[in-house]
Amino acid sequence: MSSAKNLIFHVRPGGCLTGTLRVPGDKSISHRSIMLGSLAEGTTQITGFLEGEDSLATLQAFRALGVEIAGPVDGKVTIQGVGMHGLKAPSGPLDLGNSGTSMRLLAGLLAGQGLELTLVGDSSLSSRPMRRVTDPLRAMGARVETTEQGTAPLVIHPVDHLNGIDYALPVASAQIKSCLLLAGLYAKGTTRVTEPAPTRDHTERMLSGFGYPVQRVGATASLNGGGKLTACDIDIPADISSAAFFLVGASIAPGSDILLEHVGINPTREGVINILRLMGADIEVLNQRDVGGEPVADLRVRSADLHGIRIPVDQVPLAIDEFPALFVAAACARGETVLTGAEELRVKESDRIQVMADGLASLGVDATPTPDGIVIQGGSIQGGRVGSHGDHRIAMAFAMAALRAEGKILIDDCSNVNTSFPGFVRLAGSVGLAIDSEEEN
Ligand code: SPQ
Repeated sequence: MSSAKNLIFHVRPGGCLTGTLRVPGDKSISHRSIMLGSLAEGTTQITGFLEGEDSLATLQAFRALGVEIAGPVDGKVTIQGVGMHGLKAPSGPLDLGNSGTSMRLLAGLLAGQGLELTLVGDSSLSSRPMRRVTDPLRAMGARVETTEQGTAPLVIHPVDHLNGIDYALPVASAQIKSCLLLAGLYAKGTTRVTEPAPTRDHTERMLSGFGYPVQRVGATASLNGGGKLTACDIDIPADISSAAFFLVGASIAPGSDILLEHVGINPTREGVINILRLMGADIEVLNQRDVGGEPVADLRVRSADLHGIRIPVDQVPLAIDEFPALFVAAACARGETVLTGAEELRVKESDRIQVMADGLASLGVDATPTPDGIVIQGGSIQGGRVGSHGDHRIAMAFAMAALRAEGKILIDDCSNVNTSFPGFVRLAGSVGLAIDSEEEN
């Protein structure tokens, strides 16, 4: 997991991004490929797996649960599935590091296994809300405990069985939806989850790919418990959430022209493209194809003259992880950008509204946080030193800001970039970002 040393990014101002690059594999799909491959009957071969700390935490958890997993080697992973009832009790707590997806999806997947289990995480994960998953799991008959504050560690006790649930999600969250669908695999009857707005649907798509029937009617996804998963091969596309830093970087830096290859453009994830286009970005979607049930394309991005917008609320869940990068685009755009309906940003790896507002302010940008969003006046960006608060997406967003800054930007506490984007410094450097990293004790 992340080291205690302070990893600092030094990014020199100016320059542009040019060339062709493929960012690492999709984090959300990587997690799910390990989970479903482990429960399947037969051997699952994965390519394009994200070798980042978050998805590796999921992989290690399933090894601890007795699953034989080879790799990753160059993004290739082979899983000998143990079937729906083949997991074994681990010898100690499952450590999920910084990964909210691992903890919330595993809470559901493990609730009906008949095992005594403890799920732990790092200090950031241990401060994120877990009642959003433990409350509905309890309503299904699970015995899952949190701390008094509703946070991890989560302790799961064995139960005889779970019952299906008909649940309306109080927030648009793919993690709650996926948690309950995975618990529903082990429940009697039907589990129905209705979402207030569309969220990423990788769990539903991948369950179908493993031969498990999932119905979708309007905003409701449902499945019947008691079925089985059949192993299959999975080719994981590049992560649009990692591509987002380059979509923004190339858009804001004059003279840029890049091609991002093999990017997943699932409609439940494409908000960043829609929002940037509304701001005037020049993004071409090329060579669109279907890879194992997920839409994929190459994205060509050239610099453009961006203008501020009021971000449509319906785009918020479709771009939820891309807002740190989008705030940097807003800081470089002409006029005002207003985000509302995004209170969920306050309970991510950091409070992404406050941390971005503070960092932008220290770079001379007029950014005003609101309870559910932010108002940013575009203008110039000064050099300076900002904190990422151990949040990978904040660190990478501020690295891109240097492309338009008047002086050097130093970013503290960047080791968590390895949770989602190992090799960021090298890859970003290879297309023109003047970035170096340095470890400080
Ligand atoms: O896994 P984690 O730590 O929650 O990661 C984040 C991220 O920025 O990488 C959120 F901080 O992504 C979540 C995302 O925000 C990944 C995810 C998923 O794979 O299902 C769903 C989203 O979370 P939520 O809470 O909106 O369901």
